[in-house]
Amino acid sequence: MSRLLVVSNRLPVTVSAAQGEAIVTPSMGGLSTGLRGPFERSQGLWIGWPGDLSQLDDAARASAMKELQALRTLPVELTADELRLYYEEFANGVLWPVFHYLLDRIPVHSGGWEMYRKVNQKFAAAVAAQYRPGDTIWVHDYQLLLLPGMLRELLPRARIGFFLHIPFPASEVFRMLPWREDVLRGMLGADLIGFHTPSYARNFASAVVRLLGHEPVVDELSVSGRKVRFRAFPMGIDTETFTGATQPSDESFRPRPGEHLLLGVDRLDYTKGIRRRLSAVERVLQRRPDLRGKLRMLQIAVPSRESVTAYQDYRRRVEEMVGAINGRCSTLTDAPIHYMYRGFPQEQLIDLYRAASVMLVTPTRDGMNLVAKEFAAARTDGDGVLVLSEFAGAAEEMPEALQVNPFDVDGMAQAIEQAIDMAEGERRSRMAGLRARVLRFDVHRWTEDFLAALADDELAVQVEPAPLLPVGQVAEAARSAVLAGRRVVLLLDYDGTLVPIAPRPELAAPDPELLRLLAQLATKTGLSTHVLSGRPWQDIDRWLGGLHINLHAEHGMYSRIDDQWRARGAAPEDMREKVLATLERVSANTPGSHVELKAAGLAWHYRLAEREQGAHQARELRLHLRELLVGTPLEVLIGDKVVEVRPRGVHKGLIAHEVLRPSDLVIAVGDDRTDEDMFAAAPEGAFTVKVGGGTTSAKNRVGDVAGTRALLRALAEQL
Ligand code: ADQ
Repeated sequence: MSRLLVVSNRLPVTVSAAQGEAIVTPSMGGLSTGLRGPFERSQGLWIGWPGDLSQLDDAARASAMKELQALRTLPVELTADELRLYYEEFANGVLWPVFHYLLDRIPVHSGGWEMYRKVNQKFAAAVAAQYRPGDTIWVHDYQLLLLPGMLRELLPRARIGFFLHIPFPASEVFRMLPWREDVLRGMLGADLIGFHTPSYARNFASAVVRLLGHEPVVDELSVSGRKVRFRAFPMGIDTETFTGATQPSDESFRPRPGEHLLLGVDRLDYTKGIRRRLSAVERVLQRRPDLRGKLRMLQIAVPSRESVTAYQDYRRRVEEMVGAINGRCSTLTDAPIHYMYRGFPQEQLIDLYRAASVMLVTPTRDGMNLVAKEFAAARTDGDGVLVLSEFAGAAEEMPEALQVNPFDVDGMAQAIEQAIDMAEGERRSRMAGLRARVLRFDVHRWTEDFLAALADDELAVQVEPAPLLPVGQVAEAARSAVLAGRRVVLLLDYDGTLVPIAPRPELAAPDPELLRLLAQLATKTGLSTHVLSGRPWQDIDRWLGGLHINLHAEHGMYSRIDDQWRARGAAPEDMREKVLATLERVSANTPGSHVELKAAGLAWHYRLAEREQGAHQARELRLHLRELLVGTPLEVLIGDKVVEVRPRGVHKGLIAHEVLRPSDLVIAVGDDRTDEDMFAAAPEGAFTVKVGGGTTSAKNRVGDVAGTRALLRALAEQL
């Protein structure tokens, strides 16, 4: 089994000091419980911040380090400054509100980005120092969004997983983040990216297309020739803990017959919707005076991020509200809201879940919300009602809950009444549905699913990028071949290979340097140069017609041999019209796209269209055209930001076959998917060269157009 390196902002331990001795206690979070199995079995290592150790004296510090090591954790220590800027200002001050759609909480100025990057780098160095080939790295959450990308640079072959525990917002919101591209690139360093729900995965896909232009195919992306998968892995809980027996505790909080206990359990966080929830409870009391004295709300709020101002403010406002409502609604013997600002031991929490008549989980946004699942698991009696926000990730898996819009306070009040009045039969049947799913998809299943997907064999054969072309050696080989009386054939694509890709096709005219180089090559004996382009023959003729080289246009539909352009066939006129009508309709609906009429084929270009819309229309168009063209002599060809229709069976490979002789030394250079046909047709011993990154069957690559030019220059000098 591959050794597991878990990386999270916080280590799952608490370090405290007593009489100069450090005490390190493992904490009980869901994540550490879920990971315990694979972590132990693989003798894993957990890397993260251990908490503030600055208060420890030397001896205590040394003993803490020893204990941390014994627990197989590796501390990444952070200075007060690092913590303030990386964690408080950036992760919690900027990323947290943006990812939870709370745009008014984004500060006008945040100086945290640089430090966020630096601390991610610090984590990267710590992980890389521990990494051994064969290890599996699993990075967690929004504090470390850049880490997968940084690790990919340091460890190109490592298997890296990333899981986001908070929502991934709609791309409309995500793109407000000034560092949006860096964040996406950071995440894309992973082989597998996990989210709590399919909607977050969709939002992510949409942001990636829109901002980086990578088009996903179902749940997969190709990033510089690397496969990156993204999927929903809804997190579960450690059900055993929550279904187990507890020691009988103080009974006084249990509702007596005719009484109702409403329960809220949250970290005190402004995304949890505590204020609106309290308002809804007050509204119930106003509408139903009969419930006064019989309805109690117990709100438990665990202290959280207390050094962040927004959290201090939120706490004050919640507490003022509790006071105000109690002031208005208390009777001589009872106050309706019982509020506690502290953490509870898990046993007591379970007791509370079991005692509650109605559990209120009403965040305005929440990645998943495990409290909802814990409540269902704890209800071994099969009773109790869950009121759940439709904006919690858990809502997608818990349709039997009474789902509410937390912004609709009246609606929430009605749902609370409905829950209180619900007949026992309905309560039990809803709870049975909730429990069945929660118990089945627990945290162990979640860990297994994620790690199994990450270990998938397909990923193991990550495509190695083709090595750089040794230009000097190729030119030497060409020279020797010519001297030995062999012919050297140079097969060159045009756009993206000889000239850079231009925003519109007509802007990609050849520059004087290229014309000079090609003219020079045309004079070399023993060298036969062919340009193979997908463009209309008129373009190629206008731009390169003056050179004494072989030209092929429209992927080979037209070839100029002996100064005469010849066609290999044409599309039937009626089909051409049908296709043209379709392309023009799509073009009219997609600003920035346009139709190109070629002599034999037709193309729809969408490089300038809004990326997501372009990609979407291209997918639809492809499906539509495939149907339209069944049984016709035409086929659909997908290029780089272009969908093309052309006569079937004519491609660059066909041309290569036609012009090549077995004794030739072949050098084929191209950048696009259509050039793969050319590479496939090249004989054994040929130099096949891909321009730029991306998956290819070519044996070598050059970085860009300048790389192709360097090759042409070397050939011109050597031959
Ligand atoms: P959180 O925002 O912390 O987690 P949640 O999923 O509800 O939200 O987890 C809270 C945990 O804290 C639960 O296990 C709960 O039992 C515990 N807890 C809450 N109140 C407590 C109290 N008073 N005393 C003791 N324990 C208490 C983030 C995301 C979530 C996502 C999780 C997991 O914001 O959306 O579900 O990570 O990915």
